[in-house]
Amino acid sequence: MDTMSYENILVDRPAEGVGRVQLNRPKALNALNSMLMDEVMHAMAAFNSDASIGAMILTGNDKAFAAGADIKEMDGKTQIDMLMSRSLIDRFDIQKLSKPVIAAVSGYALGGGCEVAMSCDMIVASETAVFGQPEINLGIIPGAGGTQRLTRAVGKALAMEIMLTDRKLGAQEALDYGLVNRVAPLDEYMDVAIAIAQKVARRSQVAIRLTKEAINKAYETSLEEGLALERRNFLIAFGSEDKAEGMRAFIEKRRAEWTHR
Ligand code: DAK
Repeated sequence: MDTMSYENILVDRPAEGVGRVQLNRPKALNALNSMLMDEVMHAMAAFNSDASIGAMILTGNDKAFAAGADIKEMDGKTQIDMLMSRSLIDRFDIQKLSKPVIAAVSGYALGGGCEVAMSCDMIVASETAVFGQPEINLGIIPGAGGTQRLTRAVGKALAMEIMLTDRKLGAQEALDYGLVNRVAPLDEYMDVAIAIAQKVARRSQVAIRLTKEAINKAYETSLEEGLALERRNFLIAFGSEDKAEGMRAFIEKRRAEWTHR
């Protein structure tokens, strides 16, 4: 797949060190079909292995981040089709990318769309953002992390209400409950996301990678194991050229020049 051949996404670099992937099926409110999902992961994997990129943004358009998995595509699928195909979970394994990903969400982030946003490392929302897991209306349940990530983010009581009754969360509520990092007006949310991405991209990629891994581990393991991984990652960072440069730059009162080694 070459970047020129993408049909469902747009890819650009809105600032130095920042790669952006924009879901681009506006007529279908960015419903996530198989081809779109493959293109997203292809583009993000390319940014992830590009040394000039330090952080990524995943976004949609003002009206929809994504209104969920493509119901028209799923309608024709059998249980075995879903079992045998690469699932949304495999396709959107954003958490496994070593570089941080910021979801810039405006409008609908529903079902798989909400799950994709939650699998990113941070979420910046426009004031019009709406988060929800309406799968219950289709006779199914969330299948790409909704029951797990949303519950960890907002707690059991609210997660139950959202997933059992299709309660939607507006942007401000999502901020209050800790699902998103920032809420900004519609004409500013992208700039906020880019500014955060740039702050990440200006750091040592070695330290950023080790930090992301350690934070994600906090959700996967006991405190003891998490602390052991943190200690291991700390020691790895301590052996890096960037550690030597970062400390020297502090002492010499100058900006660090990271080599990402
Ligand atoms: N799929 C396909 N098309 C969609 C869509 C979707 N999820 N959402 C919207 N569209 C399409 C509509 O069909 C319509 O297309 P036309 O009929 O004009 O051709 C167009 O987008 C505009 O939508 P509306 O006319 O409905 O626009 P409104 O503004 O009136 O309403 C809405 C916006 C977001 C409230 C409404 O479109 C809506 O309720 N959409 C469905 C939301 C939803 O139920 N999302 C959850 C889908 S289920 C898996 C893991 C996870 C999943 C699946 C598998 N595995 C592990 C295998 C995830 C499942 C889901 O996400």
